Amino acid sequence: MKLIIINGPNLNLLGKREPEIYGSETFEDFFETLKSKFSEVTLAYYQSNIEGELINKIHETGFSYDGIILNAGAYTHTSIGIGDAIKGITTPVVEVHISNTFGRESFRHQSYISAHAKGVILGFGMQSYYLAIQSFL
Ligand code: CA2
Repeated sequence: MKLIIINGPNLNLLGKREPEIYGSETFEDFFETLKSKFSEVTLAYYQSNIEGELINKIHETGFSYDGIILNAGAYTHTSIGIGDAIKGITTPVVEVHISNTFGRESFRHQSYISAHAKGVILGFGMQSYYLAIQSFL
């Protein structure tokens, strides 16, 4: 089973700012934990702050991987391009969010990804990624 976690803008700041919302662990540290917990899974990780680079990575992995776990960050709420990219690939995508976006500002209630995703997991902190991996197993 080959899965990739794709993180969007500002998620490189995890563990460094706003710990009350996003926790105090860096994604790189958490990723090591995930790899050891799911040693049977080939797990890749990619992060970019640039919309087109995220779309390129979705195209690059979207016909050969068994699953994409996507936290598109703020692009979730704005990017028709990322939504279209998910629509155009064959690999199933699980949308994840660390925070419960429905408990936050109304502009975070809109997602251009959910309609094209296999499922959505949100609000469980970093464990949202853990649950997304489990959903593929
Ligand atoms: O809850 C999530 O996972 C989000 O995708 C995170 C995005 C936000 O725009 C979405 O509405 C919900 C923001 C990621 C920013 O992450 C930071 C982490 C630490 C410090 C500052 C930003």
